[in-house]
Amino acid sequence: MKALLLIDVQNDFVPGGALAVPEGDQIIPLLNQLQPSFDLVVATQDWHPQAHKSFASNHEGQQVFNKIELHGLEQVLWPNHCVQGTSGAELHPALDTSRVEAIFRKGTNPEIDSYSGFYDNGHQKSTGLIDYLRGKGVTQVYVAGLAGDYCVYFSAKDAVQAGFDTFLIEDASRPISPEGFEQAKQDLHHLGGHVVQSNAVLGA
Ligand code: VGL
Ligand code: ZN
Repeated sequence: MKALLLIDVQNDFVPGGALAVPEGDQIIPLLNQLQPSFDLVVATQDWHPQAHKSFASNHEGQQVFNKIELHGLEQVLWPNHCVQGTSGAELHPALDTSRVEAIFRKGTNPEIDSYSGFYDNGHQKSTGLIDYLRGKGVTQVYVAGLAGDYCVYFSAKDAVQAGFDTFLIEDASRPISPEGFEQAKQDLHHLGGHVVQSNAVLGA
């Protein structure tokens, strides 16, 4: 069984949003086109409380994009984004959710960030996504969405580590930093994951 994970296709991650990923909206038609090729489609949603410690605004004297140490982990300080219940946290209205069987929320603990759809950044707490996928008989996991160098990459790494045959769909993702994405793709490749283009799925 083949699953597609749609990572954080939320209003705050597209141009005009609080943490806009360049061209983030441009992948949405492709994400919609890809979905019928999969046995299972699941989405993730970044879902932070206002007091989340990944927000620069919750650290006096800190600026957005500074890096700090938070409970022993490096933490990039982000603009406030994907605050629970706000329109910025909603899935983008152009994303077809008719095939999305489940939405896994992450980043709810104010003390730790959670880039991956599977675990928080300290790998302390699971979201239950691994067991959910295994329970559905999934062996192949395709990952796409936003941002390619953060939540897509971390989700793909965790999928590899969980033993799934893992594919990051490059042209159905967009990064915050192109350099960061290059590193991420190399790293994923070294770990045993695959980086593919959407035509590998669509058979074009
Ligand atoms: C993300 C930074 C902070 C992402 C989420 O979805 O890639 N990046 N929160
Ligand atoms: Zn976030």
